[in-house]
Amino acid sequence: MTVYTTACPRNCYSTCTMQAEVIDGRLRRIMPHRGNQATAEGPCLKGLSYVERVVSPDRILHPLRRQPGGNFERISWDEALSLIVEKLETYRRDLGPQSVLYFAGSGTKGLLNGVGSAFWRSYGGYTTTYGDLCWPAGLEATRLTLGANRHNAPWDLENARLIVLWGKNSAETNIHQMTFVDQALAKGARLVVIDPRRTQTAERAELFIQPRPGTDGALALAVAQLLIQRDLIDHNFINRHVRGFERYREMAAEVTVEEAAAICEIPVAEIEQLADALGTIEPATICAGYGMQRYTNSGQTMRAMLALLAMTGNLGRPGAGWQFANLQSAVFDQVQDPIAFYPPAEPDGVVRVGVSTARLGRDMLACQDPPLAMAWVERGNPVTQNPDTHRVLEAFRALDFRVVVDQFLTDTAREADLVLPAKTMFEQSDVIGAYWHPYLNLRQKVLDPPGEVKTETEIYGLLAERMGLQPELDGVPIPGPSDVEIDTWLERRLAPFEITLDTLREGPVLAPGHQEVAFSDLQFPTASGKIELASAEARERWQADPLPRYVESAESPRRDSPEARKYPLYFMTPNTKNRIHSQFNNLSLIRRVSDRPRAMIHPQDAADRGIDDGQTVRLFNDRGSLEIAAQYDYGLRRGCVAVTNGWWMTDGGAVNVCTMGRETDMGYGAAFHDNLVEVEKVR
Ligand SMILES: Nc1nc2c(c(=O)[nH]1)N[C@H]1C(S)=C(S)[C@@H](COP(=O)(O)OP(=O)(O)OC[C@H]3O[C@@H](n4cnc5c(=O)[nH]c(N)nc54)[C@H](O)[C@@H]3O)O[C@H]1N2
Ligand SMILES: Nc1nc2c(c(=O)[nH]1)N[C@H]1C(S)=C(S)[C@@H](COP(=O)(O)OP(=O)(O)OC[C@H]3O[C@@H](n4cnc5c(=O)[nH]c(N)nc54)[C@H](O)[C@@H]3O)O[C@H]1N2
Ligand SMILES: [Mo]
Repeated sequence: MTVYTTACPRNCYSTCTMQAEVIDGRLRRIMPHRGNQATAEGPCLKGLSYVERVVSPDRILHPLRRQPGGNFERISWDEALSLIVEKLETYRRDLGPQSVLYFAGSGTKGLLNGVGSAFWRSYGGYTTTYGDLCWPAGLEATRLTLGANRHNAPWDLENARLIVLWGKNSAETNIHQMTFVDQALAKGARLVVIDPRRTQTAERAELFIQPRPGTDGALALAVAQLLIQRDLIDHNFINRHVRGFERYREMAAEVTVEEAAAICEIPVAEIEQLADALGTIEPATICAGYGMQRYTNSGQTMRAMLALLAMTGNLGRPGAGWQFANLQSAVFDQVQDPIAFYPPAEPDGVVRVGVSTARLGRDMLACQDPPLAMAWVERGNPVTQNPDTHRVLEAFRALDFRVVVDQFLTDTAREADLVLPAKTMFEQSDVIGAYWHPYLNLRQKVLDPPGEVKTETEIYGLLAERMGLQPELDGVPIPGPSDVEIDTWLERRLAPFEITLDTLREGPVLAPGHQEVAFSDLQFPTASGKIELASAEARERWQADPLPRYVESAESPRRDSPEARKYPLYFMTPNTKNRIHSQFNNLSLIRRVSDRPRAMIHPQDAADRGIDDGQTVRLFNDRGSLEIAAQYDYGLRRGCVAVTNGWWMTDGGAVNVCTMGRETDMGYGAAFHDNLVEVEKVR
């Protein structure tokens, strides 16, 4: 029996450090690792389910090729690689290398993910996505305001006297944060939750506000106005550290508190209570989730929310601050700047063509110079996770050749001509950062890949060899597949930080230079060196108002839009406890607690449509429809219907059939939640 330190590389706040017990070459147990102060209590059910996941009978263990009838048949690696090489050489010769789309999702974190783009660069160019499905509107809003995305250590939340969980459902999506919320509450802190859904997180709140979706910007401006009127602001802090306050103050007064309450469809008293709390209790921390960050007005919304902390002096000290993304452990990445990810050209002159990940299907179909012939997908499930599924399917089906690298036969893999088996986190070592806690972790190799599974590093190495390419990452050749070569490569990446693999084998290491209390020096790396409530850069980069003025989101029922005339319900597609997006739900352990998709609906909205609890309904708009069981939810705001995202099409719950591929106002994010539907009972 051997116990190894490892860490969960899923796209999740917690990035738990854990221990993996291996007996006779099999993973037997996942256990907590106390060395990570943020996740010491141990992993969630998903983490425990790795024991099943690595040996799941559904895992793909060898290359599969689609046959003319649609079934997949096992082929050898030699056949698979020959086929890919033949296709790649043909497309490059006949159409140019940009006729190949390289699509990489967020299925797993690691430095070795960079091997993919290294290969495609060496191929001579490629088409790829820019933007991100997840968080860029908030990242950019934070960068414009504070200059950088970092926040206090997770455990510092214990020092907060006021915690606002705003559009964040920590009890499901960041369960370890609830430990620190609990500790703060035990010491007398107050908790506010702002969410149109009464979530598990909301159950803990003393003040719970349910605004109309997409209107948090108006709420924040109204709170600002009250703080100013009642003189509950920190003049000293503003004078020293804030730029643009006067203009912000005038702008916030353009809409009265009563008007804002009408926009948000909440009582004025709730806005007053929030303002009172923020103005009189300190230190205060706002934990901003991703909920209100997926609308067409989200960058401005996040800027308006952040201003509340700037005005009350709640930055740069213990128990205070803006917890959105803590990129202090992202020490290997380039600048955290969305423009840097916009891909038209690389420094070495290799031409990349960019398609917006928010508009994936539409942009793929629009590619003309050259048209796309092939797609390579790894670590992603764009058919279920990118907006506008039907358009994504149309774009994939219009291609000549599709390769998907995955562990399971997902909806996207089912569309492929060739499916290549992917490793799991236990089958190749890699170093990972996090976006909530400040640790670097080693995700250790503890098992040999089963069947004929090869890591992406090896697959790209073999292709490069056959094609005579020399992919380079960071100016050195990509590593070979052996454990020694991988370790040597990782050691090289770690060397500048004076961290060794041996240290990481023991446990996580705090990122070099990390600040336990972010901005404690009150140095804000913006253009002015101050917190910017008015931002010239917002206009230059995003053609946005320099001030975060409130505008209705694109599909708001209050706009005179075609959607609003036909469809009355906001379609909410939040994350859920026992999946990470489209992962985990194929495991029997998870199925036991999460058996089938459901559309949560307020009983009154259901009654208006003659829908009984549990009845099958059709949820639809012009883009698509789902047949799904309705479930009464007394805690949901009226006028909303909610289905968690990540169900597969084969489960009948792929929510993105109804969403629209639209970008957020800044950062090239996806405005998934800006989205109206109707629900009717199925006779
Ligand atoms: N268990 C689990 N954990 C996860 C993930 C997962 O899939 N499962 N995914 C990880 C990833 S990649 C992400 S991005 C994060 C996301 O983490 P969260 O931000 O916590 O999760 P979301 O479900 O995206 O959104 C949070 C809440 O925002 C609410 N919301 C929607 N629209 C609005 C609005 O207009 N205003 C307000 N105030 N609230 C609104 C939703 O009802 C939802 O409850 O979680 C990470 N952690
Ligand atoms: N409607 C709606 N849609 C959403 C959201 C929403 O709130 N609403 N949330 C969005 C957000 S925040 C995110 S982050 C995205 C996430 O969407 P995606 O980035 O697509 O992520 P996942 O569904 O977690 O995983 C994708 C695939 O990666 C595979 N995978 C895991 N590890 C590896 C590996 O090592 N190698 C390879 N080759 N494959 C691997 C998994 O098996 C899985 O099939 O979804 C977005 N989609
Ligand atoms: Mo995400």
